[in-house]
Amino acid sequence: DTGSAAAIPINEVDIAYVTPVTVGTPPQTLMLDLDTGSSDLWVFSSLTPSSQIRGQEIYTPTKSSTSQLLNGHTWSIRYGDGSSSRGTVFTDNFTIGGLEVKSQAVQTAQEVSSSFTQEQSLDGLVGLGFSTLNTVRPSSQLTFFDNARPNLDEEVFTADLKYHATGTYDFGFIDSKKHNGTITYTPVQPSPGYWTHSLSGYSVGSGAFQSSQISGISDTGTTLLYLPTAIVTAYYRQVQGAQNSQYYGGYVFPCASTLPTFTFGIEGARFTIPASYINYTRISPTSTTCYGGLQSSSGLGINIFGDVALKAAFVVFSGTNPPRIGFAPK
Ligand code: 0ZP
Repeated sequence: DTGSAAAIPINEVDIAYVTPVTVGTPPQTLMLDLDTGSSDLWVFSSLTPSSQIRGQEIYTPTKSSTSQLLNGHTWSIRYGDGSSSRGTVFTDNFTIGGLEVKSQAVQTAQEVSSSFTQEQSLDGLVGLGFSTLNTVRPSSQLTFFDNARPNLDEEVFTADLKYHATGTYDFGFIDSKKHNGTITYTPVQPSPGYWTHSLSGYSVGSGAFQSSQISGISDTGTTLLYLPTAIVTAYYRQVQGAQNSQYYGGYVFPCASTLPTFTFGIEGARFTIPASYINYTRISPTSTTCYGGLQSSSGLGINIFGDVALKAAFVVFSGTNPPRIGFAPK
């Protein structure tokens, strides 16, 4: 089997991408954020208090003839950015881009933090990290990818995220039309459950490539690219008027400044992030100060290769044993 579905930016700055999915019989359509940095599949639902819903689509298990309560099971998650949610669990038919899993654990929210309530266009998440991170208790549940895997033509899913445009997630196959040239693979450390791997180095603009192993997580659910302070400092040294602002919580610069590109290595291959991706957004609609798409990871304690980096490549998440991740130019 295979599946293929759109990854649609939820706003004009690609803060997140959502993908249409269906749950239940007859199908209820929701727009979910496919997140390789977590492993819970949860949705706004008829169990979510109406005071916490502001325009999101919800899943109503009682309207699905195939839903079943997973008795006595609960979940609770807190993400890196402090947002959180918790609730109970059903199993139901679940499809992404034509690929169906018949008894998928669908975690229904009974409480969501205010940041979720405020984000109208996000109806929940599909965790695509390793199932070891799943928070359902007393028995942890498998991700959509782990459930689908035995039936997939190939044990992979791919992310083709685009700058200010709709991209694709594919399951079970590698679409050679979506990349140019070879895919370079590097090993993944699956413990504790992220897609953790190393970059082989970096360069700023036309500067020399600096070889160094930079370990981090490829995370489709994180907007920006977070790297060690020394690298981020080396980058913004090339940007007129750039400063690390306490007030804005990261590197900002005059929007009119010229930014260099940023290149990262995967083994012997090189991937260049265009300057426009790193000129992330204006601080406010009328401001001439811009916020950087490359930020220091020092506050996070871990490097995160978020969407700003991932959209510069065609990325293969390979669930083979051992797992690996591949990057190709596009
Ligand atoms: C984000 O990137 C936000 C956007 C965001 C947050 C903070 C500052 C920002 C500055 C500029 C631009 C974006 C910023 C994602 C986001 C997008 C759209 C709507 C949102 C509404 C509410 C909240 C967030 C929204 N968040 C990262 C994150 O937590 C920040 C981060 N901090 C990562 C540390 N690490 N991403 C998670 C998925 C999000 C959750 C998806 C909120 C959207 C909704 C995970 O992918 C992160 C992951 C940890 C990481 C080490 C891989 C995680 O928390 N996994 C859960 C496991 C639990 C550990 C067992």
